[in-house]
Amino acid sequence: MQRHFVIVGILVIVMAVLIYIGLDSVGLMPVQASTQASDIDWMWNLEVIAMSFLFALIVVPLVYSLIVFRRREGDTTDAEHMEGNTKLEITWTILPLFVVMAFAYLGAVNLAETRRVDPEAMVVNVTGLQWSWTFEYPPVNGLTVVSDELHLPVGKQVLLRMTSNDVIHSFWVPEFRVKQDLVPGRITELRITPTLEGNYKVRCAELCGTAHYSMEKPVIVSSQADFDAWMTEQLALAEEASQTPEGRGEALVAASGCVACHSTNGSPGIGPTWLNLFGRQEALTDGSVVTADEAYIHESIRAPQAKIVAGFENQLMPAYDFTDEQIADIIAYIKTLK
Ligand code: HEC
Ligand SMILES: [Cu+2]
Repeated sequence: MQRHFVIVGILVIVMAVLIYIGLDSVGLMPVQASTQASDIDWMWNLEVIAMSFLFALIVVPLVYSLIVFRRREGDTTDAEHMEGNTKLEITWTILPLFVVMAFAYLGAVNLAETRRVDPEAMVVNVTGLQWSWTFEYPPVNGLTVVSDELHLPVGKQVLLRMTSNDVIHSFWVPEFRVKQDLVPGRITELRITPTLEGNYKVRCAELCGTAHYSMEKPVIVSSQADFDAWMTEQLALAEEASQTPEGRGEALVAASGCVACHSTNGSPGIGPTWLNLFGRQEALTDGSVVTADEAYIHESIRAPQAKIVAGFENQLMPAYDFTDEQIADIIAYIKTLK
């Protein structure tokens, strides 16, 4: 009896170590690119150790019993009858209870650590929309940079203040580990301190409609100097764009996420391409044909459901509450797409 316990005990430990080494070497996680990632990975590692041990604890005695205590040829005796074991049952209730409580405590401490506030954090406003992202940086001299790329300086905490234009989305960059929902009508926050320069991708982790899969945008972590250079360049572009109607229109379109559905180069999308849109003869679902002039485009933006382009779905395009000047700017921009 004693002998079996010793053998099983040794096998459990050997098996647990092998499973842990195996799982650890597969590289289940992408590269660690934020301080939050190291916190989370520390916790995850602890859980993999517990899982490896528990798996071995169950499977090794099971397989050992199957082999060592199998019925021998010619053995027709009955197995030993047992009436339960109170000591064993108390042990396997109390012990896991403490383990689970310990993990809950460590998890709470760890969660708090990933949310540690740096008062110097840079604030970026994030909007999620079907099916794109926009990132608005803090204004500099009255100019605001809005981009569909998230640029971050390495080593500096960023506070993402996030909301959604339509349905619930979820901000997720696997290399940063942390994830947060974007909810219409509410602002949710996520703090990230990038630690590794590189190009990553934000993707939406909440099934949000037809093109959910394509809701991806670049996330670029660079040195502070490269970030500043990018910012200066973007500010210059914003400044220049604000001088002309088509420039303002293009900026507005970028900030509103229209390009999630409308291409500007003729490629197909959720909505019709804007290439050569102005002056185009547009066939509608009711069989009529309209010329895409100022009035038609104006109506298409204010009341998208009034006329539906043949081959496209009604209801997909949200109505936009722009001023007449803003719409005139957008039309000026669309006119340049030839
Ligand atoms: C969720 C996807 C989606 C978004 C975002 C979107 N649209 Fe559309 N848009 C459509 C679809 C689908 C149609 C075609 C059906 C219809 O006419 O309503 C359309 C049609 C149009 C048309 C008429 C095009 C034509 O070929 O006749 C214009 C103009 C337009 N959209 C402008 C905009 C502008 C400006 C924005 C951003 C402020 C925008 N759209 C955002 C989906 C979208
Ligand atoms: Cu989404």
